[in-house]
Amino acid sequence: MTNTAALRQQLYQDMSPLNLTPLWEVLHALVPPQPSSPCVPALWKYEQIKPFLKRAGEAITAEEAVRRVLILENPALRGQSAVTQSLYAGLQLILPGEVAPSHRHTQSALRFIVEGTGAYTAVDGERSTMHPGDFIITPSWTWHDHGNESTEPVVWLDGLDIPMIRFFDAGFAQNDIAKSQTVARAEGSSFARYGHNMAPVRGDAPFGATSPIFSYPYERSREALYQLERDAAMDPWDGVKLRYINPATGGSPMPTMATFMQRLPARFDGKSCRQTDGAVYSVVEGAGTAYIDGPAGSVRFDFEARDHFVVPSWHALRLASIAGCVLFSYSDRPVHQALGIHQEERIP
Ligand code: 1HN
Repeated sequence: MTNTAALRQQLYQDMSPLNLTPLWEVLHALVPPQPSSPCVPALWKYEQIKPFLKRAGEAITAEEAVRRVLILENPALRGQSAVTQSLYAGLQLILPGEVAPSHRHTQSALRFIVEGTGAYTAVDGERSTMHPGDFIITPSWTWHDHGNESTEPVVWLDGLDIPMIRFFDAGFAQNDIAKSQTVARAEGSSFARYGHNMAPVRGDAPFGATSPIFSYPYERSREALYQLERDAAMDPWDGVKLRYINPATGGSPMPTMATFMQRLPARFDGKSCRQTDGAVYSVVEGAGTAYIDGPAGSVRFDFEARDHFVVPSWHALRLASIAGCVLFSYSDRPVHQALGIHQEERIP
């Protein structure tokens, strides 16, 4: 070792007991020239996952599990219950006759229905019946329970901001006394109040920064996408892509998560785009291909209905579809936007 190197090593070693460390050894990694996410792109084929959901249904009841969920873990973040650095994703199963007991937490949740019809989620005394493709919200700190009074298993994607809330050490949770909430309001009343470009004259932010609409039915989103496919110009990057909104603000439905629904028409061959927000995709209808480019190289995911995939921050995504498809996605974009750090690069 040279004299200088030895001098430095001795300095590091001697000050370490005082919890001191030299910035100059880590500066490059702390402020990289561009985002360098530890996350990797990943694909979960529903066909491969379904047998494990089924086995989970035999291994534990919804009540004992509280929530019977298989977590979609980013392969580069195993053990952290995270699909990206800031987001959680899982597939939840509820069997006929089961109840997932009422609780509340400060983490916000979204449900995106993947398979089966007729289970419900109850939020703040109002139930929403689930149909494939519906996007349902659980606002922060609202009581919620799920049940299945139908005759078929129901599976949905849970999207939560768990890693973000953990990062801020700001999480609280409580179990309810009752297993299921008493129904206090008719199903659909939140949608009747806020889902028609109208709002109550008084008291129109019952859940603070979160949308007052509990369920955004697929029937409505699908109709909008298919009409725009017929009648409007196609975006060369996104096809037809709409974002869900909090009707009271025009912003994202939840303060921490943005949600999107997009239609790629048949023979769509999209251009490539990268964004600072990492996103999780759920394939609703049809099939297609995602080409994802990042620092670790390129991957190609061939997806079909009910598959899920994750596109980490600043990875370029290109979408293509021969027969056409519909994709739901969610990301942490509202937080990037609130902090003024959101970036998007559309590659020509
Ligand atoms: C939760 O409350 C649900 O309510 C799903 O269905 C997944 C993951 C971690 C913590 C709470 C639900 C969850 C969760």
